[in-house]
Amino acid sequence: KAQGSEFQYDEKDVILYNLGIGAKRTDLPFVFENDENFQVYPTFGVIPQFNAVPPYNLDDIVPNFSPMMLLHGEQFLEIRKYPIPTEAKLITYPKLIEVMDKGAAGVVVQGTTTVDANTGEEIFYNESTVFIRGSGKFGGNPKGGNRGAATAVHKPPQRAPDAVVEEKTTEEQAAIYRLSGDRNPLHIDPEFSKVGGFEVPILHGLCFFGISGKHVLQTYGQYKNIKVRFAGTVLPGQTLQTEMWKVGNTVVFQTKVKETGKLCISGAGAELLGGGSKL
Ligand code: HDC
Repeated sequence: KAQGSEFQYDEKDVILYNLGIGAKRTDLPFVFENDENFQVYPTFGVIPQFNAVPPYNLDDIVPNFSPMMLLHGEQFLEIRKYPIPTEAKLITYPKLIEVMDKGAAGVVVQGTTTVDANTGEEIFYNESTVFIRGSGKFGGNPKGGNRGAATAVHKPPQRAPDAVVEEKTTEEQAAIYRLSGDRNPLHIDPEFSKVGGFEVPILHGLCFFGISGKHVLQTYGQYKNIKVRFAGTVLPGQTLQTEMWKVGNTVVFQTKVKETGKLCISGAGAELLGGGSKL
C-alpha cells in the first residue's frame, strides 16, 4: 500500500481556494471566517491529492513523457462526508488505477482516498485522468474500465438547459488558483506553456471545474459526487457558461467558453445529496 501524505489546512486555505474559483467579497460564507455559515466549496476535495506522492513515475508508465505535454483530461470527485471541515489534518493515499493507449496520447488514471488523520474516516475520493500528448503507441489497451459514477459520461437532454450560469474569470485567476496546490508552470510561465503549444498560460482544469461546480451548487445545492471531462482549454479572463439540466437526482452539465462558443467541460454530472437541499 502506498504511503499516505499529510495535508493540513485551515480557514486561510479555505478562503484562498474559494477566491481561486471566483468567490466574491460579498459571498460572506465563503470569504469571511467569522460568518456563521463559513464553508468551503465542495470541489475543494480535489486539493489534498496534490500533496500525495504516487508510488510510480509517469516516466516509467508511458513512453516519451514530457510534463509540458500533460493535460488534465477528466476528474471525478466524491465527497464521502458532509459537512466538509473548514480546518483539518487529512491523509491521502494514491494508487494507479489504469493506463490507456490512445495512439496519439497516453492516458493515466490515478485514484486517491483522503481520510481524516485523527479518525481515519474517509472524507474524499478522487480519480484524476491525465492526457499526455505524444506518449501513446506503446501497445496498450485503448479503452478504460467501467467504475460506475467515476467513469460515467452524462449526455445532456435535447431540450434547452434548465439553468445557465455565466461567470467571467479574471486575468489573475490562474495566478491565484495555483496557490491552492497545483504549481504546474503551464498555468503561469509563458515559456513553459509555449513548449506545450499555448501562447498564453492556460487555466487549471480544476479551476474551471471548481467554477462550474460552484454554479451547480448555487443552482441545485450540495452533491455527493461530480464528474467532468476537460474538453477544451480556457484562458484566464475568458467567460464560462455552465448549462445545466436536472435529470432525476443528477445535474447533467456542460461548460462553454463564451468568447469561442467551444465546450471546455463536456459530459459532466453531479449526483445531488438526498433531499437536494439548497444552502
Ligand atoms: O480534449 C482536448 C483538450 O484540449 N482538452 C482540454 C484539456 C485542458 O485544458 N485541461 C485542463 C488544463 S491542463 C491542467 O490543468 C494540468 C494540471 O496542472 C495537472 C493535472 C493534475 C492532475 C491531478 C493529479 C493530482 C485533448 C487535447 C485532451 C484531447 O483532444 P484530441 O487530441 O482532439 O482527442 P480526440 O481525438 O478527441 O480523442 C482521442 C481519444 O482520447 C479520448 N479523450 C479525448 N479527450 C479526453 C480524452 N480522454 C480523457 N480526457 C480527455 N479530456 C477520446 O475519447 C479518444 O479516445 P477513444 O477514441 O477511445 O474514444
